[in-house]
Amino acid sequence: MNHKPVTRILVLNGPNLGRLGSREPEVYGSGNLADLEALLVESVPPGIEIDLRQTNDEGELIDWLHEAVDSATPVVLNPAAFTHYSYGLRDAAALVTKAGLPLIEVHISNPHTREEFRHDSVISGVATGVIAGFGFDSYRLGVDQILRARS
Ligand code: CA2
Repeated sequence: MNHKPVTRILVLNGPNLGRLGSREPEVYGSGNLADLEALLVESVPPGIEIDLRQTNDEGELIDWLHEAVDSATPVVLNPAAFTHYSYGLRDAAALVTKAGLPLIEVHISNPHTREEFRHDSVISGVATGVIAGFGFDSYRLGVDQILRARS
């Protein structure tokens, strides 16, 4: 187990999530990533930093998970479409949880109510937990859980 006090939470977002707020509001809502960041920042106690990032690059997302391990930083991860097929991302996510750090997989929509290919996650089996279907509140619930469980 990792006993470093939590001062920062990495909130990592995969491909196309930089487009939030511009298309498909019926699926993903009308807020963008800046709105998400503001929601999370106002939901955490003073002294907790929300480090929210987005990339379309699988390698960059993997590098950020390595950074989480090296800096002992808990992670909220929306892997977006990588959820469904990226074994590289799964292996990197497993490094986080095997290091004793929480990694909460989150989804804005509920993938189980959508197309068949979205029903499987290669990440869930190595995540600490999974939260899906609550819009931006999925992230807030993930952050809350990390803070509740901290030592
Ligand atoms: O519901 C989620 O959070 C997802 O991770 C979102 C991914 C999707 O591939 C997963 O199955 C479920 C897609 C993110 C695409 O984001 C967009 C945002 C605005 C407009 C179009 C796409």
